[in-house]
Amino acid sequence: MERLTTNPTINAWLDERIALLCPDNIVWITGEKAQLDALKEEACKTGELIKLNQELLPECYLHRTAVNDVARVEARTFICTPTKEEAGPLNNWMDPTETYKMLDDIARGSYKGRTMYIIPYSMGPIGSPLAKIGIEITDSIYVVSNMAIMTRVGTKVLEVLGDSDDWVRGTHCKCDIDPEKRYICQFPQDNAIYSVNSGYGGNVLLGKKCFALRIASYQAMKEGWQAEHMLILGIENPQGETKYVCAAFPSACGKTNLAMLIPPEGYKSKGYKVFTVGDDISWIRKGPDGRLYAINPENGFFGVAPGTNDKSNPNALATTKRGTIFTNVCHNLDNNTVWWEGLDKNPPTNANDWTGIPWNGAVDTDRPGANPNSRFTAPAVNCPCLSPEFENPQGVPISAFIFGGRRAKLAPLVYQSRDWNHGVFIGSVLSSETTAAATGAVGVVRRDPMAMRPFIGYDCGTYFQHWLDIGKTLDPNKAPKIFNVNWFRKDDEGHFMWPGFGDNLRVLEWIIKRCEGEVDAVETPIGFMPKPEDINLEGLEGEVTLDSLKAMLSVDKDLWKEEAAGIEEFYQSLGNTVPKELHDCLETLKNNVQ
Ligand code: OXD
Ligand code: MN
Repeated sequence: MERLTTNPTINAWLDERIALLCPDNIVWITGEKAQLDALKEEACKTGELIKLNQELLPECYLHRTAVNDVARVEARTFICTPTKEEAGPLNNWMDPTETYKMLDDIARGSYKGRTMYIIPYSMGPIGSPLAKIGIEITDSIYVVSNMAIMTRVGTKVLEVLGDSDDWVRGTHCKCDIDPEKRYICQFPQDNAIYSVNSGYGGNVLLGKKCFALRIASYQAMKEGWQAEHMLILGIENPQGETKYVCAAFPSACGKTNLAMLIPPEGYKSKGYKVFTVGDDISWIRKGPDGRLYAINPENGFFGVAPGTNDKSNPNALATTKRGTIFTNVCHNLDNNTVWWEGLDKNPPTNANDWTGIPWNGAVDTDRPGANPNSRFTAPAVNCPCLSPEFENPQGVPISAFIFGGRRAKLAPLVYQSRDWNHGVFIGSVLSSETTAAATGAVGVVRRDPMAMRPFIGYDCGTYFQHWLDIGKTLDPNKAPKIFNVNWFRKDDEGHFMWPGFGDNLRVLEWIIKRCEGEVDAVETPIGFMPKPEDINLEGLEGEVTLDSLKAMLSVDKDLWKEEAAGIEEFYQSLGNTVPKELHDCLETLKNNVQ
């Protein structure tokens, strides 16, 4: 095999992998467009990809996964640390030595008759001091094509890495897509990921959840930085100053919509602009000026398709019009384009559903055309509101951390923590109703600390401690302020009280003003809250009244008492690594809502 690098650690690892997997061919991904295009052509011949209408959707493709392989599988995701305690009570754990052996037995010989693709990739701008490098081997062109959108791939990455051993080893083998033998395993101590028997994005694009969150969160804990499940958004005011916030929401809670928010008319006309730096993951580190700086380690968006339309998220929709891979959406056979529920009110009548079975949107209304977790993989550069700082290797300075989830009755529209530690407390007890992004029941409330529950690569209480430790290194005047938002509060009739989408900028404006010390707040039992008149409702006449806003900002002590009991139970389930500071915050909450 011709080598693209002389890095001895990479070459030794590849020798071992090749001997185990027995590929017929080996292809290094160089990052050149011609190579990537040729691979996609090849995948079209085998049916792995379907080339879409090149006039309407240039360089776009459709892919269908196996019907039993449509979402991340948390029950089959493992953190393989030397001891179970290191993985903590929220992670599935297996012994590393035994797991390597089991996975090797599953994967052995599985590349026979197939090609091994070697993908060198960078998470973050190549060469950025905040970036990190991985090598993924895979037997899937779909994976290669997606990785080439979601990360920076190719020869340049190897040049930057040189002979360093600081890279993440990723093995992906499709095998037979057997759900009983599906394993997504992380080995934080070894910088290694091993994924078998899946072909679905979140399980096989190893740079994303596996590396940029699970492995990176562990690296970050060891190295004094943070890897978080957070979008990064820039808000430019009419004076031309831009402030950045990072926000964490559990999966499919409107995060991509918030990341690509379009200001309401009144804001636009005044000159407000919103820029997307990232929609899913933030890597955050203290900069030379003592502030926290964040990069988006990804290079594209792996967004949920259903519900994306020219009202909910015109920027996301525009982003998918070129160079995009659609997974498990509906295929409109009349014009060879794609469709999903919530795109428009005109489902195609001559289509294949996401499984490839003929579908007529006019009559087949009892089954969806697109899988609820169908996705687009779209290049960040397509995004009309992409931040000019997207490629900045130093990242952007962060003014606020925002946590949010779906809570119909409990959490107010927005509140601010009293200080850093209280903010960590708020993040640590984040909770939301489950959605279709992960397999399992939909609509159940679950605790999702920092929206990281499926992604913390080590013990949860220790992760909370790391957040507290980061706070200790920061000058309180420079530390991001921490907030909680809830776009999903419902009235007694079950209607959403807040319009959401672009109007969320009204809440972000208050948040920025708080960070800049430009607006007062009222202290409540749960933290600082806006005076209702400080949230700008101009242009929302008829939709939100000052009274309904007051209702959204109310704190029902009885519900919060129940919440405190729920938090206590949750903390107990996490064991004795939950830091005392957080137990103290819980005691304060209990006293305040007595
Ligand atoms: C995702 C998620 O981003 O599930 O796909 O969080
Ligand atoms: Mn996510």
